[in-house]
Amino acid sequence: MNSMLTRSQHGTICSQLGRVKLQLLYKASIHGFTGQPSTNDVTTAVPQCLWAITPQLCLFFNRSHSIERPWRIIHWESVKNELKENSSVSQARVLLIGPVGAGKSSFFNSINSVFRGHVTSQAMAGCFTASLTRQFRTYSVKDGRKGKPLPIIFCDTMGLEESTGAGLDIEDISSILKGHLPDRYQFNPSASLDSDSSGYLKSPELKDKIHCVTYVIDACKVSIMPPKLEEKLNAIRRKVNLMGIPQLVLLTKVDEACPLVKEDVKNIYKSSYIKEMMQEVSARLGVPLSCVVPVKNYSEELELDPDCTTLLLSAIIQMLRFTDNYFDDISDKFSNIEV
Ligand SMILES: Nc1nc2c(ncn2[C@@H]2O[C@H](COP(=O)(O)OP(=O)(O)OP(=O)(O)O)[C@@H](O)[C@H]2O)c(=O)[nH]1
Ligand SMILES: [Mg+2]
Repeated sequence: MNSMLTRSQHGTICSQLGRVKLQLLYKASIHGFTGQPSTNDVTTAVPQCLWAITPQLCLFFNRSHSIERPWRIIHWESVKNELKENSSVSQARVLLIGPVGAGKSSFFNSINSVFRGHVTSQAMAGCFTASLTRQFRTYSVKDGRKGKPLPIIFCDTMGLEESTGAGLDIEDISSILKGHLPDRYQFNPSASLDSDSSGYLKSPELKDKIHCVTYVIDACKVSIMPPKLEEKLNAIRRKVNLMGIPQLVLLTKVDEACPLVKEDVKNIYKSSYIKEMMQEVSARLGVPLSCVVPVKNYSEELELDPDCTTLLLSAIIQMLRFTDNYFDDISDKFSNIEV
């Protein structure tokens, strides 16, 4: 099916939408949309518009316009210094969880690239129908090849899938949170690791446990997240809440989702579309908007870009701040017990 708009179709859409940038998000009919849009109709309340090209082919576009003043402040020049100077955390163990292909492994690669000074690909990343990451991996990051390790360890996991018995197992997530899973554990979607298996860490210490959970979500897929996947994410979030571990959402692929951001990453907090997606993911996952951080991973570049780097680093700063709060919380708990 051809999803290219003719010049006149494009003109008709834009005549109703006003001066906005259109970007094809997905072919609605291919993602299960069977109805005939009554409209080709576009309301100003929604960030997307549905357009019927033919009765068989409906397209969803996003409509991004630029907000005059950025709605969140970001210090494009000084983020790296803040990271190096202000980290009081000795070692934050951050778990990356999210649907298949959302960009978990790419996020670690991107952060590693920033500190190596060139684009790296230590963790295997790419596109596949099932999760490409099959092992539980813990990665540390050094400031330069021979530099000091940063106070953060990333735990990369297999992608979540909507169907039961496929993708990362919820019981395995519990074991990871509590620090029982060894590095390089081979995930098995049909059976979780039990306490008698070899490699199971029986008495994990605080350093082995997860201190911050990061949900990695593709910005292009927020509005088409399958309900079963959303349920899985919510079940995980409830578990994490009960354990008092801080959580944040990393919204990836913002370049693919919004042409304004693709043009210039600095437009991130000026894009109405990205703002709407951040609000939507915050509502769907039940985390406050202040815990949603957009990033553009290094995915096709050979060289680093200072603005992408700044966004990536500001995500790390949030993770370290959250971990700091978590450690404060734990030490308060212990001091209360001693009293
Ligand atoms: N344009 C763009 N592409 C991205 C971004 N992040 C990741 N990708 C691409 O998305 C694809 C999937 O990325 P991965 O990092 O393998 O995703 P994952 O979440 O680790 O996937 P699994 O391990 O299979 O669950 C790769 O082709 C990446 O290059 C991003 O921010 N922007
Ligand atoms: Mg991966």
